[in-house]
Amino acid sequence: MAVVGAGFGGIGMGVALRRAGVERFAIFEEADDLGGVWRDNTYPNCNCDVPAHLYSFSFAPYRNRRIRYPGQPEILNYLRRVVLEQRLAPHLRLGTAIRDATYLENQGRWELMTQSGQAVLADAVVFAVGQLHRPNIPDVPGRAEFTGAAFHTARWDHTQHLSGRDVAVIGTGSSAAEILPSLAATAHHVRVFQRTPHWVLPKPATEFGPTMRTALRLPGAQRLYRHALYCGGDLVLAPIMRRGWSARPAEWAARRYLRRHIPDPALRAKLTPDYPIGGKRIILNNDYYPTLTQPNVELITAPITRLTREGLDTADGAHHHADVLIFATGFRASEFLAPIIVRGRDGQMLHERWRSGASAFHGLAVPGFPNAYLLAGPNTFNPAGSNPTMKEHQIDYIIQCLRWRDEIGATAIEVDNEAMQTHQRWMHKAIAETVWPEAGPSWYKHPSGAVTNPWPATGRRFDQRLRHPPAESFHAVPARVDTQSEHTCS
Ligand code: N01
Repeated sequence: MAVVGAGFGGIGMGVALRRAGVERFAIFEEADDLGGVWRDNTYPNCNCDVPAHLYSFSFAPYRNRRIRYPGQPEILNYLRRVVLEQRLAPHLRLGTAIRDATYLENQGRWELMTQSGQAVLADAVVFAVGQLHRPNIPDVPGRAEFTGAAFHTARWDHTQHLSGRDVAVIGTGSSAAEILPSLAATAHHVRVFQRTPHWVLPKPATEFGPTMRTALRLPGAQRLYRHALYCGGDLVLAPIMRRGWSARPAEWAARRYLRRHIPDPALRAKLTPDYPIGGKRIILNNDYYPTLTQPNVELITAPITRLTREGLDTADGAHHHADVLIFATGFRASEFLAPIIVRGRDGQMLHERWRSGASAFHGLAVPGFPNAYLLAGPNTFNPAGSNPTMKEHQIDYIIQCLRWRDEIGATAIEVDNEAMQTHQRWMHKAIAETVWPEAGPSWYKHPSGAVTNPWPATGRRFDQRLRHPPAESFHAVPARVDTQSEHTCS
């Protein structure tokens, strides 16, 4: 078995393989360390907006029960601990990027090619590379001319001291909202370039009070609280993404929160979204709005026209000085698996199949690509819940697929075209009932407008759909007898 990626998905998959008695597997990781996005994002105040009791594996709760919302260091340490306790270290191949994956039809196996040109054979492959790991750096005219430091939030340059300097931030998503308070506290001037305002809601306190801490010590309390959070997401947050009345209370709360923290009507107008709440990822942050009212912080909404040697020009003719430019411009989330080239049966190329937007059966299998699975694949990001939990559901299903393949004695199994089409019909209908089609571009969508990333229903619905056994939707694929050539690899 080959697993590609050592973030939450790859680590969870490794644990499940070991528990299923599979010991011959490797987890390939491009970087020199595990952790995925929680390794990459080291910007100041990087936190999670999903509570720790849910943003974790069901089999491994956090040890520190005081923390409600974990920060980046806690999550990275948590993942390291899971790897240690579950004895996954011998399976990790760090610093090993997989660049190419080809299904060998005469063997029913996959050949993976590493960046250094080493070939690896695997009975099955699980791509667990995530959705939010490839920085999106917009091609602003004049980018090469800018002489100051410039970096993306997920590639934070810790050698840059921002104290007393003029800092420009492009983008106003969750990452920008988190970095702004610390920038405002150190920099001379912070200019925030907003293209579209995001909906913002307050975030509950990071630490639990004494009563809750005591309650969480009771036997079974952690598990109960996790379940309550799971159900709460389904009951309270998932309805926000649906069109109609169910989003109104959240929109009302967000407008009220905006009015309370932004007294200036002109600034408030700039910060008021013109699309339904939930159309883009809602920002949960208590410091973002207050930071925008500080005297050294300026919100600029005129479009950026070009970068110059010393700053940015905007469409209203203004020039904005910057010593440091921070791209808080998100990720190329709709380019699933890129830059890995994946060749399936009959020479099918996955990136060509996904040219107008990625899709996969339950987000984890694609017809024409036997014995290949995805974690955090298309339409599996749950904006109303916890993604480690979504991944655990997918991992359970993949383990079932591997077992079923062994049970029927097949070399390879592949999802049926018909099952995929039924899935897609359901998916289109479910997406049509959400606010996403009418909202503007975001990382939830492919440039074609197809909604490719978020899951359009509750977490429970996802779990229910994955309870149908693979035998209902997959079929065996025999290895093709090929007398012309015998494939060999090291
Ligand atoms: O990225 P984003 P992010 N010119 O895509 C703007 C998770 N996360 O890194 O909205 C000008 O949300 C873009 O503008 P617009 C979370 O799931 C979680 O902030 O496209 N602006 C937008 O404002 C989150 O959703 C946490 O008009 C440009 C911004 O850049 C996801 O990661 C913390 C532009 C990108 O926002 C991504 O968040 C951080 C251009 N050419 C992240 N291109 C927590 O859990 C893009 N933009 C707390």
